[in-house]
Amino acid sequence: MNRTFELVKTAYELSQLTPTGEPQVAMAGRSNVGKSSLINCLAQRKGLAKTSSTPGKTQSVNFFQINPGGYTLVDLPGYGYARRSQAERAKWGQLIEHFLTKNSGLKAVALLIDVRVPPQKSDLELVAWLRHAGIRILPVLTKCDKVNQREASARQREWRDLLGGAATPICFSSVTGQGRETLWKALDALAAQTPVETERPDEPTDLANPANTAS
Ligand SMILES: Nc1nc2c(ncn2[C@@H]2O[C@H](COP(=O)(O)OP(=O)(O)OP(=O)(O)O)[C@@H](O)[C@H]2O)c(=O)[nH]1
Ligand SMILES: [Mg+2]
Repeated sequence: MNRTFELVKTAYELSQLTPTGEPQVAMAGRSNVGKSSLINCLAQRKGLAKTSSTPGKTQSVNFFQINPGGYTLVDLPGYGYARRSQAERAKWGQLIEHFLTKNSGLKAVALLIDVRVPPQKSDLELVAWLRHAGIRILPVLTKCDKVNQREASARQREWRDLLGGAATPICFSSVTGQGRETLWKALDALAAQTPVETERPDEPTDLANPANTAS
């Protein structure tokens, strides 16, 4: 199916994050993991979302409306970038936390994980936080063109176990298009669902606390 993507909003500040209630799925993950590239791959438009080999390219929350589909994909700034200042990390935390909590249309968060990198503290903190908030997680392994099938399968199993067997990550590559159709199906299904309450750990991570945003 051919779909069109339209950048309908870019938010740099909390005040720009006005809730709409429209169905949304957000792309979250460490800086440089491939969030913007994944959106471009889905859209089959190279320069739609800005990408860079330098971590920290995306600094704003970017909303891409998909048609047909009737929902919005949201490109988030990355976390876990060591060279960011405390003030920048705090700003990231506030922006993301506000986006995730004051957003009745948010159906799920796609958690993007570089297939070559072992699970990081920052990823696990986000997982704990999303679970506490009752937000569905769609795990996606990025850059799967960089590893062989055996390595990809091992990382898939590792994350499936970490997530309590709830979901097996999709192996994805924005270079080869591997996993693109599977990802579209998962996104469509999530966007069409009503939010659910998931397990609630006792100690949620404070995303706005800069100490917790480094990996
Ligand atoms: N080989 C390979 N490289 C990729 C893939 N996806 C992204 N990259 C590269 O990884 C780098 C970062 O990609 P981005 O899409 O900008 O990453 P991001 O997660 O949006 O980064 P921030 O905006 O900084 O958080 C770029 O050099 C991309 O070309 C992939 O599937 N395979
Ligand atoms: Mg980006």
